[in-house]
Amino acid sequence: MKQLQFITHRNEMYDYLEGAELALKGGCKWIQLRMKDADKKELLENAVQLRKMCREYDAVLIIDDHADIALQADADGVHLGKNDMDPVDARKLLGQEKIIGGTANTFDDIEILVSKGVDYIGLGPFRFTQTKKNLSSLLGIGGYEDIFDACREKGIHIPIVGIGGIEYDDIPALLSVGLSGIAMSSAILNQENPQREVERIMRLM
Ligand code: 3NM
Repeated sequence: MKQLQFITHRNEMYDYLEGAELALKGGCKWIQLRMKDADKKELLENAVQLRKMCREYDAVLIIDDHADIALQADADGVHLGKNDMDPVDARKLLGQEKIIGGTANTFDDIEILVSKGVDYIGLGPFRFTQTKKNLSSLLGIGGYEDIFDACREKGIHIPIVGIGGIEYDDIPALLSVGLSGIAMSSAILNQENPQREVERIMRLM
């Protein structure tokens, strides 16, 4: 089965943890706590609370950007953007048991991240999204196809998850390119019933 990763966000309806709880209730088994505007204290408090919720639902918890918070909250791992801690340093801090993911926008990024020992890669953006500022060039399906061709040519077989503006209807085409999973935020949270949307996506996966 392919994986759905829910990336936390907030809107006028739901706060970060409310959205995460709906995703868990809908059957999502992987939550990334992303709180770009929060300070460390707020992030740690939310991480500790979400840690408990994820354990109840037998789901993985990944902390965006902050390896130190992942360690303090005993999360399952960290997702590192390009301007965050180097994955090699994160591995020293977190050890072999924790999951380390990295953001890639190009094949070159993937090669670098693989050399630095990440466990999985978030590759995007698929299309425009307001959820992330300073987006890189949009990949579209063609971009993913080209990058997967390059990976195969170089014998790179790391799990790669698509991200950025992905909606329900995009999922089959994206998975057929070779992605191990899909990371989604606004297309779930902005639904009238986010839990039901996650259930629908899980059936597709
Ligand atoms: N990273 P949504 S796009 C967190 O391209 C993030 O690296 C991206 O949220 C990248 O599903 C993105 O609402 C936002 O677009 C994902």
